[in-house]
Amino acid sequence: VPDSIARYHTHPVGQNQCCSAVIQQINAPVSTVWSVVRRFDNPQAYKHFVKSCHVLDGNGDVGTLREVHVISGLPAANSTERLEILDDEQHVLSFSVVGGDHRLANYRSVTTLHPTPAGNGTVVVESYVVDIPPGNTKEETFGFVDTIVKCNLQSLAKIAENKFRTK
Ligand code: A8S
Repeated sequence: VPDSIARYHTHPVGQNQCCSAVIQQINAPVSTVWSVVRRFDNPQAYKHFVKSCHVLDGNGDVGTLREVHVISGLPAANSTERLEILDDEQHVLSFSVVGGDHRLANYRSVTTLHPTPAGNGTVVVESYVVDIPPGNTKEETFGFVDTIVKCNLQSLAKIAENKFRTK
């Protein structure tokens, strides 16, 4: 296991929290994938549940706050999120949910990019920790969140592969 996986994807998990991770292989180099992922002000570039995003404070560095509005049909309307890590050398981005109208209290995720040993590929690892909402089980919680994260990373793969192909 690469050092950076152990370092960034080991989370303290409280009694009433759950933790999971999703892995996605992408046929595009880390530099291409990172150019999409690193834009904390533009999550709608690949997150299809995001309808709009406004930066409330900050210039894209750690501490920047964004407000995301999500599409209808979800048990949520909006989310206020803080950029916690943006490492352009190690290709690490982390944000935490600090408010909003939704059920994912204390959500925090970490996304890391890793070059594949051969060729121009990337492996994306995204892990998260979140409170289990009242009335839900752990399985329901990671079932819901894993589905969102998988959709996001599949969409990221398509967009990065397309960018790389047409570069
Ligand atoms: C992300 C990951 C997640 C986003 C969740 C899990 C969310 O934006 C959506 C539905 C919710 O119920 C919660 O990387 C919230 O964005 C799509 C509004 C936070």
